[in-house]
Amino acid sequence: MRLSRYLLPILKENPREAEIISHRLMLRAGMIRQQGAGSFSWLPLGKRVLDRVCRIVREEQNRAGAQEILMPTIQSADLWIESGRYDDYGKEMLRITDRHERKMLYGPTNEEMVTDIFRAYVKSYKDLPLNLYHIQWKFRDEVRPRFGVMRSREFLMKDAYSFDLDFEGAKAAYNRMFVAYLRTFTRMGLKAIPMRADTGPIGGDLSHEFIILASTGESEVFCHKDFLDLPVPGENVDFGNDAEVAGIVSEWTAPYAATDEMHDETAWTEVPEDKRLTARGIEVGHIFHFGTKYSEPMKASVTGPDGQEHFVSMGSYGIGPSRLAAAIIEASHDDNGIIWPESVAPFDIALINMKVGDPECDRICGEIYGGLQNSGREVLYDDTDQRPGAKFATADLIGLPWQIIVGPRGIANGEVEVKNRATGERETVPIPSVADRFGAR
Ligand code: P5A
Repeated sequence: MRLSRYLLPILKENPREAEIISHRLMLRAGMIRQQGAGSFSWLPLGKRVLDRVCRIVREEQNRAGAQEILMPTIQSADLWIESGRYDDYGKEMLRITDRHERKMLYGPTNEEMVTDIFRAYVKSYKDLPLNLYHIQWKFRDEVRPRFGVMRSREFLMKDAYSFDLDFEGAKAAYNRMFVAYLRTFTRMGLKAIPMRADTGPIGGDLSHEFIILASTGESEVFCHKDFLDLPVPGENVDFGNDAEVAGIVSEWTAPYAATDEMHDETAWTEVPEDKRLTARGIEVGHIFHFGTKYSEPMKASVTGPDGQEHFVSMGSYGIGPSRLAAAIIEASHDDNGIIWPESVAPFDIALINMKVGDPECDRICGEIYGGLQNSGREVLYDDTDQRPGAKFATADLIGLPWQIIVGPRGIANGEVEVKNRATGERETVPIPSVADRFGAR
């Protein structure tokens, strides 16, 4: 993509409304635009990050055996009346009336709708286990939307829902999502710690929040330092092997970890003092097991091996991709701007032409740009007429992992400069070797 053709509305000044670093950097890097209280448009650079985050989420959901669907954002109140949650949900739910005076709502979550899909089609235990997920916008009329996309009113959620014959099956489904989450966040360069959590309006008696540690986090958290070194399961984890998956969950739930709502002072004092970590954290995922809370009132049952009808045991599993885009920035930035982990970077490389209009600079940049694209690399080519200083500042601010700097002096020596955004390390690379230096994606 040529920067001269790209909508990248960089802000030089720090926007006053932004209280935390990720919000400030997302606005300054032209990733998002506020449209109203807790409501944001995703501009081209931001949309690319969101897509890359969703891609990792999707890959790990699929790997763990979940199947992708897509449900509507607007739901009928009837299903919520059936489950008993319509009145309980309170003011966070945006309630709408259509032209026929029918009660509708903008979905804050989809337990009811997915249970309705399930009961329409699945009748036998032989079709279980089943896990359906979608990635869809949600609306919650938060009392205090703040910190940009970190706590917004309209936000993207990946929500998965598992259906099993009994508690044991449901626990295995919960464990699969638990392990998929460990992998998902690690792939985004994050260290997420699962913590026992309150279940709130979703309900149930078993729940973990996945928290990344960051000084700007909204919750206070308490955990054992051993979490920082626990091994994260590799891609060869066998999701078909319940015992293997349960083993990983045991390991990841053994040390103490709790959010402030669930914190237990007595258990905490049993953690050796030098192993105690009190910090602030950002909740990037939340998983729940709630058994028959929805299946019973909504009559979602299957015939079991005993020939009897059983209300299915369910769980739901949320990740906030829009919040994650901000959380990744909280975890990875410096004074000059964002430092994207390669896995979620909007482009791989910033190609900086220091002297646009100079025939040699233009020619070499054109060749490098074409070569990298041919090898599958995503390149943002700065072909604007800005001064070099401004170009460097932009490249650092938007935080692409690599910068290739092309100027007349380097060309005279047959080389270009390559800078690693994270480490600041620079190397010179002979012009014909640039495409090989980066290899195929
Ligand atoms: C689990 C999936 C649920 O809603 N029902 C379906 C369950 N869980 S949750 O914890 O309430 O939300 C899941 C994840 O969504 C993100 N999230 C938000 N992101 C941005 N702004 C918000 N206001 C917001 N609220 C929730 C979080 O990542 C959360 O873990």
